Amino acid sequence: MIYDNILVKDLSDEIRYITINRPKQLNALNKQTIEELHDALDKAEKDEKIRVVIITGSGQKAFVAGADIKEFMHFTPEEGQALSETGHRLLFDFVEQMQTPVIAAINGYALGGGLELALSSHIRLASENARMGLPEVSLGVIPGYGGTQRLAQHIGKGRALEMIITARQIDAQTAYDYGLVSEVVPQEKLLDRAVEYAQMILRNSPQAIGLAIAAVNAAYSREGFRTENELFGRAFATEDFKEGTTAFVERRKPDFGKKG
Ligand code: DAK
Repeated sequence: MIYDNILVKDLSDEIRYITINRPKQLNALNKQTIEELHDALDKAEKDEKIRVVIITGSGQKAFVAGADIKEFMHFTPEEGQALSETGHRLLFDFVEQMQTPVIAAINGYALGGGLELALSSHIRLASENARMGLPEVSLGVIPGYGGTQRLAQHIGKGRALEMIITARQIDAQTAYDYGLVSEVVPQEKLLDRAVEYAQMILRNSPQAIGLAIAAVNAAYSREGFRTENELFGRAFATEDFKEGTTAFVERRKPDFGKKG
């Protein structure tokens, strides 16, 4: 399988390793990368032999530094809405609902859509240099790929709200203390540790694993995701969104307007 923005390699007959490969953009997720990830994940899910997928980012700096700001800053609210629908369907909800477990090996920055991808995954491991956050409100928008829902599911409402409204990044140790990642390991050991987790999974029943994932997911209502989507659309249409994303590209502090 040859893609432009991701690398796919089998580490064994059962373990597929997917690397998001846009290092110059810190592996930011543009539309094409989301589509390629979907294709690769869908093939892994349908492949009888593949039992675990490990996802990571290329280079030593970033897992995924978010959705590609330079791409989505120019979308109209209608295009944003369309991207939202396809993003969930192709990647974030898709990963969460896969019967083949997905391990996110967080090897650096996991911000915005990058953290949201890790939150959709079934297991998260982090390297010592990893940094995580949902910086969307600093761009004048809100997390739109499930972050308002899944971060609270993982670490509780209080800490999730604190991270979302301060837009701060937390380091790997804090992420561990919050219960956001299962382990923190030196960067050079991250893949080996992910493979060890994969091997633990391989000892168990694939059918039972699929059913267990579906049962755990069933506990969470979809209503919050619908609300996130609607409010994301509202934020997307504001002047603050234009100002926040333009300021990022111009490498300056944004000058936001008043409360809504
Ligand atoms: N998008 C595009 N380019 C990015 C990027 C991103 N998210 N993050 C980094 N880059 C690019 C930088 O622009 C820079 O490119 P050049 O200027 O060299 O061309 C290159 O990667 C290296 O970045 P820096 O020079 O900034 O590197 P530093 O070490 O100084 O800083 C950093 C690293 C990760 C702290 C910084 O790059 C940073 O703050 N990045 C942005 C983080 C962020 O705000 N991420 C986006 C969060 S918002 C949607 C739903 C959800 C979303 C969108 C749509 N729909 C429902 C439609 C999600 C939105 C987000 O994820």
